[in-house]
Amino acid sequence: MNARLIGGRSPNEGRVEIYHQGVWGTICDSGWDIKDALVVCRMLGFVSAEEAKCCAFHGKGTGQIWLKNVSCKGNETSLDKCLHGGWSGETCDHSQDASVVCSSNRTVDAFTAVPSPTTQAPGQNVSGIS
Ligand SMILES: [Ca+2]
Repeated sequence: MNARLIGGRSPNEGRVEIYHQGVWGTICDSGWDIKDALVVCRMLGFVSAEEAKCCAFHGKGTGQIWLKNVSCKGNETSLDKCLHGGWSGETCDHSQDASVVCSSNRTVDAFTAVPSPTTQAPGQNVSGIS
């Protein structure tokens, strides 16, 4: 999934816009928190997130509002892997657009740099014939 930050004072912050079904749209700030921001920031290649902002902090978007009630655990690789309230934010308006401030440090590949707890070592189950 593609995402971008719009309207920030620097490239590491802004209103979160996501690309879905060929259309860029915003995210409603209902339930928007630092864990959701963390997933967005890592998607965009930043090491971490500093703040999750509500209420169109980086300005109102236009058109589609895609997501509301985003509920990430914080370790998802993409925002569309998080629980959320469905692909329609029609009960929200753009004064509720969610935005983020990411850390200014960028990483090329934040996820492969940190071993996942679910990763098995190669050859671990060699004798596991059942
Ligand atoms: Ca949340």
